[in-house]
Amino acid sequence: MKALLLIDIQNDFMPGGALAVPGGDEIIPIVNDLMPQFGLVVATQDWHPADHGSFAANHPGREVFQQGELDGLPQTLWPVHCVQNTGGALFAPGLDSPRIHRVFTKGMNPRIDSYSGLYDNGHRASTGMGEWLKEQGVTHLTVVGVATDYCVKFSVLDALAEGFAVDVYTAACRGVNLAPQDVGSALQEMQKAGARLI
Ligand code: VGL
Ligand code: ZN
Repeated sequence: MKALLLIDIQNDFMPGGALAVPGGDEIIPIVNDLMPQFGLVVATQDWHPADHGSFAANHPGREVFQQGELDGLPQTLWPVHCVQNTGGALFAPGLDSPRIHRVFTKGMNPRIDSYSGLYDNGHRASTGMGEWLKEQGVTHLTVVGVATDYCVKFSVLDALAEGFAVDVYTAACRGVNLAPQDVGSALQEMQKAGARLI
């Protein structure tokens, strides 16, 4: 069975949001058109506590977008974003969210970030998504969302490693591009790992 996987289509990643992804809002009509074509639609939601260690604001003297460290792992220090129960963490307006069958939240542990929808960045804990998808009989994922160079990429790599066939629907993905080639490199890396770019 095929499922559509929506990555982090949340207000803080849309233009005007705390961690805006350029053109992030352009994917919404495309995603809305795709959803009815899938028997199962699953979404991730970045869902951080206010004291999350990925926020530069929680590292005194450090600036946003600098490289830092968190619990022994390299960590990009982000603006405060997608704080639990705030407007920035809500699905973007215009997204046909009633069509989402199941949401997996991630990034709740303040000591580790979780770009992937399947595991945290240290592969220490599972979100349960991979197991749940397999229980539903899902073998094939089409992935859309933001950010191509972070949460989309790591979700795709983890899904491939878990044995799912993965298509990345690139017209419905947008990236941060902290460095100019990040999105291109991320797409290449996903393809090399076995994803199909469509
Ligand atoms: C994301 C950075 C921090 C993403 C989430 O959705 O790609 N990026 N948290
Ligand atoms: Zn985050």
